[in-house]
Amino acid sequence: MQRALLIVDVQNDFCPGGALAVPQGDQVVPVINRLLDRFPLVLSSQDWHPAQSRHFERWPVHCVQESQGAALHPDLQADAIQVRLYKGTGQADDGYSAFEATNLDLAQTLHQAQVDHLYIVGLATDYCVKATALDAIKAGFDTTVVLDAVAAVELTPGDGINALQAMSNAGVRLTHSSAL
Ligand code: VGL
Ligand code: ZN
Repeated sequence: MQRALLIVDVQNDFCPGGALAVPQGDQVVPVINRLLDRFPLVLSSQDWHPAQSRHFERWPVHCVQESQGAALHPDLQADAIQVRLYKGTGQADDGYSAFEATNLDLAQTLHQAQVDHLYIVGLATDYCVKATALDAIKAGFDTTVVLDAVAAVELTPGDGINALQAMSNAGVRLTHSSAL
């Protein structure tokens, strides 16, 4: 059985200067780049919203399809990514979890590649990383979040740590990149 690395939403709009910036969101990029060659399969997700979306009733406009804000961070070594997932693509669709990707079925893709252990990195700890990790557990994968390769929006202080606690309670393993 195999392990895979899933890079969640490391997009310009979630990094400093972006429309929905995660504080220090760009600091996950070098950590993720160092992990890439340890995994036989690397996947990424991108928040990929239409210009008009109910999602924007609760969030500033961000990650609009084809925009520069929706592009992966330029320093991320994107040539190592074998599978790209797009989510939040419908007008009534939050798409927090990469398992809600609309261009392909993530669980099926992982099963076909004999993946049993999913390592999750990226943005943001308290939204898309959390939703993805909880869905990964529900889908039966061993699931690990790499603590120094995630960052939280923290609309409310404590959201990041609370999200990690909720993931841990659900059976998600939390580790540091130095242990991989
Ligand atoms: C996200 C808020 C809105 C995320 C996406 O990627 O965590 N957060 N859309
Ligand atoms: Zn979004």
